[in-house]
Amino acid sequence: MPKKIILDCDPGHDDAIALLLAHGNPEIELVAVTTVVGNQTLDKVTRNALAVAEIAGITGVPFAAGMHRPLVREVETAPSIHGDSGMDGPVLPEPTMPLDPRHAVDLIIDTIMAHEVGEITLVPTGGLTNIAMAARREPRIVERVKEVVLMGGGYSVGNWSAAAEFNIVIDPEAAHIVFNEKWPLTMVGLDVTHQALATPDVVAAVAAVGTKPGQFVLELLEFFGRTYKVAQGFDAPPVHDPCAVAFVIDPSVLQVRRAPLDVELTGTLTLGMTVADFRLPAPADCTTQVAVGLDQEKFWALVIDALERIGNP
Ligand code: PIR
Ligand code: CA
Repeated sequence: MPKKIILDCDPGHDDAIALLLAHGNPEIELVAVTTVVGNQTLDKVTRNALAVAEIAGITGVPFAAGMHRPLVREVETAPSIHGDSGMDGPVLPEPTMPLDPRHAVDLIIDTIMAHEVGEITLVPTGGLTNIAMAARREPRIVERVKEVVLMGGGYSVGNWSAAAEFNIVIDPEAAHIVFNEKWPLTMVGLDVTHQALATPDVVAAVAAVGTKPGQFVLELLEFFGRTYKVAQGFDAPPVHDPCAVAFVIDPSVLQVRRAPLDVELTGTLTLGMTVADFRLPAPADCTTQVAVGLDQEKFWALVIDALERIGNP
């Protein structure tokens, strides 16, 4: 039985690859895709999500647009990494699939409530505004979801400040809500995604796929690699978001540790920092865990396998 997921994303080069991995892997059934302001404005990331659907031939899955700004803070986007469109590099097709008319927060709630308890896994790969809103609007979703597997945060390093990761710091209040709900939550942070590097070998394997979606990913990685080099000094770009999807497909891709997690809301230097409490023993009521290691070979094999399965839709 494939695992049913809702992908809540802000495409975004790596979000696009996460979407392709979820679509192309037979262990996953995409039941909804929702978008949230983050890497770019809501209209841009939503358009990008639909463009990916077009390229990959994703049909019959509702796509809905969500929150256009964080709960408290001003909008902060990442054009230095993702460009003006939010997904610069490849030429994007004009989407033909219509958006679901519902607000993403409603689609998330409707989808979880319409499924059995423990059926739906939430996979957020952007800021947590939609997820926080959904938990507040319909608190019953918290006990209904199987788990939350999110890309965000980091216990050892930041990327948007010395202490904070982008997805958390753009809406720290939303992240605080999501991290403090009593659902099983796995934080897939920079600690592991900075090991998911699109090295020249990886890029060559993507190029060898030889399909339209493969060519699309190749062009994404070319742009992402350039901006990551200029803006953050990386020789190869870290492909964050598919790490969360890969963990849902095969938990052995990540090494995890149970630990209480929280989000800093009052620090002057540490706003949006995710704090993992690694003191032992973890409290009995702790529902959170954090990724501490990545099996890079398994991870990239899953990504390439998904691209090969998508073929030329
Ligand atoms: C990546 C992102 C934002 C900023 C930078 N510098 C790099 C996006 C990615 O889409 C990913 O979800 C997360 N936010 C990594 O911080
Ligand atoms: Ca993202």
